[in-house]
Amino acid sequence: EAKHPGEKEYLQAVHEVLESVQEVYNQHPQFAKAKIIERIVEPDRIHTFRVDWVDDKGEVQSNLGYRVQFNAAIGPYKGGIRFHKAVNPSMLKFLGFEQTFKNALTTLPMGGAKGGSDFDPTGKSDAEIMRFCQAFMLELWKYIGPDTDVPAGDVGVGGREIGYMYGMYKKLAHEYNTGVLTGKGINWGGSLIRPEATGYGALYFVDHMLKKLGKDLKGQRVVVSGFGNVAWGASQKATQLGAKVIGLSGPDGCVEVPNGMTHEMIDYLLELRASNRNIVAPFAEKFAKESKFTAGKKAWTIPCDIALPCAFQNELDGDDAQMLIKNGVKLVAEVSNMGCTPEAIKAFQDAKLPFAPGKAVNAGGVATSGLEMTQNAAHLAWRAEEVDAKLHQIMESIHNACLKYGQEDGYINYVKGANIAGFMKVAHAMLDQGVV
Ligand code: AKG
Repeated sequence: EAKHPGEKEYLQAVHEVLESVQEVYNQHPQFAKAKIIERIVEPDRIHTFRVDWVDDKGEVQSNLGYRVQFNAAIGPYKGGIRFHKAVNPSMLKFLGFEQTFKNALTTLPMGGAKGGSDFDPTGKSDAEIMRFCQAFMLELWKYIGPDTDVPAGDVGVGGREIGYMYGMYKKLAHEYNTGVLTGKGINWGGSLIRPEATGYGALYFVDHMLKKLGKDLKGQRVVVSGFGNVAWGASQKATQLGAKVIGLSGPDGCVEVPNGMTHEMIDYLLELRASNRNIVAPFAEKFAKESKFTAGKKAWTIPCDIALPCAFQNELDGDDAQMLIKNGVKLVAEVSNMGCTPEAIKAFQDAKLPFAPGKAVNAGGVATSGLEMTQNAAHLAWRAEEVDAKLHQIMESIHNACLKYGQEDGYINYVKGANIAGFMKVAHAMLDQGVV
């Protein structure tokens, strides 16, 4: 902690993993000998750069850009790019650290990385977004490559931004047409199911959690936070599997949909997100008869069976957890990265509620990025059913990995299970490759 003053999110993520792996670490003296802990918690390197661009008024803007290359022990660096005004090294280090273990859980050979900028997309025009993405890539391209580091989208970076960045990369790299980014458009190297994969994978995981309890999704009341790509995919699959999505939220408040979202409503989420206004109130204006907006309230105030944080880190705190428990929640799964604070996780675990962490639940997104890399390398495209079937298998094996390491007297501690499973794979890869 003395080494990283003020890096709150990063220290939070590291603490959680170290607590989970303490026991197995002590059982493997070779880890201590090779100083695995000291090495695994630090990124391999961080690239920092300035991103200068000109806005629609002709004024010069300057942002900071980063690529945190965290760990490449099991494969090329892989992880998203986040554009959000609060982006800083602590946030990207926590995300890169989490990504390292998440990618290990996917069963695919991918190392961990994360990048981004403090650029705020809210209220920006399409032309501004394009100029910023191009300026960002003008620096980033030096550090990435299809077999070294493969970025993708994250908060504030979707298909449009990936397109603008990929276009610029190709110009800079002498039209080198490789899959250097994932989340590409379907007509230019993207994979079917990648847009849906984070949300779909999360629901496949939740389905396995429920099966363990002898239950399924039919009739369950689900609440999501956010209204981006992840909340969209999760809502779609939850509805397909028979659940009702009865609430969602944005920075401005929450929307209740007592009869559950229809497919029309779910698809409207993408339109709302693309408007770049970052508010959810227009949802309730558009679907005035079927929904109700409450300003300033979080989604977690809505009584539900299943709570799915789908927006941002630490978006569900200890008080929110108590409220959910009081209202009878039966299962909580983080679809956002580190969506719950440590106090919230403790409250769920103390109540013996099934709770699963983002690095397991949302790994379907990056796993499908891995499948996009495979298709690009082979110069072919798989059918949607093939990709979906592989996603299914991967989520099942992540669930099995959590079971293997997370059993605690009848309670499945998914946090511990996911952390140990991811850690063991990366730690052994580091041991095998020596001190480099
Ligand atoms: C995440 O899993 O949080 C990502 O950023 C995934 C990005 C990717 O598909 O590489």
